[in-house]
Amino acid sequence: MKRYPADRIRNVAVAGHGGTGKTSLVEAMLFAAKAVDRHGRVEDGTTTTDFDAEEIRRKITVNAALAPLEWQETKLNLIDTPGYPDFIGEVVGALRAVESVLVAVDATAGVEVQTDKVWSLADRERLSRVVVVSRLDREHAAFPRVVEEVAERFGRRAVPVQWPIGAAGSFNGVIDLVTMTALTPSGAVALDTLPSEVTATARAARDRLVEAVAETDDRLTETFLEEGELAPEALVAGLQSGIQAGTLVPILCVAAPRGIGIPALLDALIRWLPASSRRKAVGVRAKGGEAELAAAADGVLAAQVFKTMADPYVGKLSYFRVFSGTFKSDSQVWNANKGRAERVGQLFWLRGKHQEPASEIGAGDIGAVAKLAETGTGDTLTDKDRAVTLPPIEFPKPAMAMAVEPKSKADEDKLSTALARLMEEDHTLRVQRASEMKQTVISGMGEPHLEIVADRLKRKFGVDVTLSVPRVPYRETVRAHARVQGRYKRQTGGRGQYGDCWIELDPRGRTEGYEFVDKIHGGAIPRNFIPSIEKGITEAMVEGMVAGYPVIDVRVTLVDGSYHEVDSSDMAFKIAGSMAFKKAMQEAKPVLLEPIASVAVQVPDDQMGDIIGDLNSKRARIQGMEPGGDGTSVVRAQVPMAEMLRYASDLRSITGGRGTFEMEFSHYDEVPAHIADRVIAEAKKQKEAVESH
Ligand SMILES: Nc1nc2c(ncn2[C@@H]2O[C@H](COP(=O)(O)OP(=O)(O)OP(=O)(O)O)[C@@H](O)[C@H]2O)c(=O)[nH]1
Ligand SMILES: [Mg+2]
Repeated sequence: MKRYPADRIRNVAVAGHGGTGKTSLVEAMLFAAKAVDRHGRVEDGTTTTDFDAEEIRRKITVNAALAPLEWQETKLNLIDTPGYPDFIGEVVGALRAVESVLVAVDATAGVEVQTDKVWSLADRERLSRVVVVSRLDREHAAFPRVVEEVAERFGRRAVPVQWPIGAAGSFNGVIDLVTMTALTPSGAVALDTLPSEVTATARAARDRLVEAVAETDDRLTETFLEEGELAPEALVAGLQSGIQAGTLVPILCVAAPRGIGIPALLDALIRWLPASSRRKAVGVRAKGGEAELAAAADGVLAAQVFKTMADPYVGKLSYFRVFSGTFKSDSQVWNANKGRAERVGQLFWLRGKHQEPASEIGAGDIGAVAKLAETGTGDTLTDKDRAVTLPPIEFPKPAMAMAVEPKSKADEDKLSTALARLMEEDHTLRVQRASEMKQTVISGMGEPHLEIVADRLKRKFGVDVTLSVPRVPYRETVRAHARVQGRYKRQTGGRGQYGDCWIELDPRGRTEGYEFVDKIHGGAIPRNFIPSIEKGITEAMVEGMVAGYPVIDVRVTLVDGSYHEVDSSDMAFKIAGSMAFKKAMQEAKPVLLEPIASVAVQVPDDQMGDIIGDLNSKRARIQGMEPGGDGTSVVRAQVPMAEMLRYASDLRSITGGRGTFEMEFSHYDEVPAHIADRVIAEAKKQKEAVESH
């Protein structure tokens, strides 16, 4: 592939709701631009960008993928992104690499949940946008209705710059509203050969476009009011600067698999969207201060990794965008985040999985490199002596956790390394070893996300696992006072064993923790044995008497005891301490405690009733409600964690994906008796299962 200067490059992420035809659209553009010689289909698993085995099997996009093409002497780096909410992390990474987002909106479904999400992510990165109304050939497709919906949702700045010829089955091409020319797959057609109602609506749409452009600028407004029209050059210039400034969003129309509207779309992207040199990243200098990075090929190197792919065979593949300078193959660069040098081997241009070696990749362009040792997603690669760091990429926090159980010993051995590799490529995945629960817990965006992680473990690393709901970390404590003796005495042949202690056990307040008080005076027990008694007690506390969970928030007071000159030992006193604790606990009204979470759920106002009803069924204590902005409310509640394990899925199904929530551990509270019985029975069953193994 030829090298292009930054002002002849356009970087565009293709994003939107799931199944709006993004991958098909990218494929159609690649094919129209002759970047691929076969028009792949999602149904057949043959598209350029859905090349991964999981994508082929599920017929959805899971990974962001690159798709560069050349059109009108310009390089268009498309990034196909997933629409499914579980993979939003891929969208977040991709948006860092581009200046513009192509938001695909389905012609029958209109604006959907992920359309909103993508829109606000694009706001956050201040990216230019185009809306492409896709799948216009489908039954019930209605361009004017979708245009209304988009304008209602995102403001009047969203205006069509094209108008479809026909709809649904008869959709056959587009009219360019700027030039008023019509294009069909078989070539240009004269406007007056089209049905008069098509040209009439197109003319009305053009008037609306001219008005919208005029409104973006005082001088244009004046001209428009005086002359009732804008000169063609003024219209083009006004449209261009409005789109680049974000005050205008052009709406386009396509039916990708049939190739309708594709060349016109490519023309429009090149014509209206900003060149890559327009995205000026601001880096922080190692020497202090900020640096605005111009996309100059001879400037300081500033390349940011926005995606990492873990491959068990070829190793790690890092996707990067060069914001300034020139990134060279076989060079040494500086990883500013890690503060380490990084050896760089061969650079590539990527198209789907196809790699094309590149000797260097310049400012404004996107590429990939394999086997970086130090570098992860979000890191900046730069020149050591002029080092700059680009802003971090903020990935969303995980919403759902599941336990992974390896199926065999061999799987167990490989699990943690494999998970570490997967975390490198997926910044919305977290792994925790819950050692108390003897479980590895992974958290991510939702159940489908974690299922994909399990699939990847198997396919990429040969690790077979099952997923299950994670165990709840219950605790135990006591509610009453007890005073007991723990006495251990053995006489076996020669030297015996003797340890004897009296302890008092008392409840303490929540979060006050465990306290050991030594009240032995006058040598009832020699001082050197007292640590052994305490050790016996703390070891016994690890598995409480109710259901085997750790004991918290108790005070143990050592009040008395006795010893034997010859037979007493550390071991004997440790056992005596443990015996005493177990006995005391049974007498001191032991209870089960459960973790309670502080939860904040944000949903559209009209769904609040359903959310509160659902939370109440989960034993929640509602604490309050407040407006969340944009027609949403936030409800705050305290809810037992045991009820929240599948909340990501519950919330998604109640709100159709419109709700979000955050949750953190708050405190421990007593489990109501009827639920405690169930937990105890379950613990007993598990203990028996382990013992019979
Ligand atoms: N009739 C019709 N079907 C289309 C069109 N574009 C895509 N499809 C079909 O819609 C389905 C989804 O298309 P994809 O291209 O995978 O959609 P996507 O937006 O990439 O999906 P995700 O990446 O999973 O969000 C596939 O079955 C496509 O063949 C279109 O213009 N017309
Ligand atoms: Mg896709």
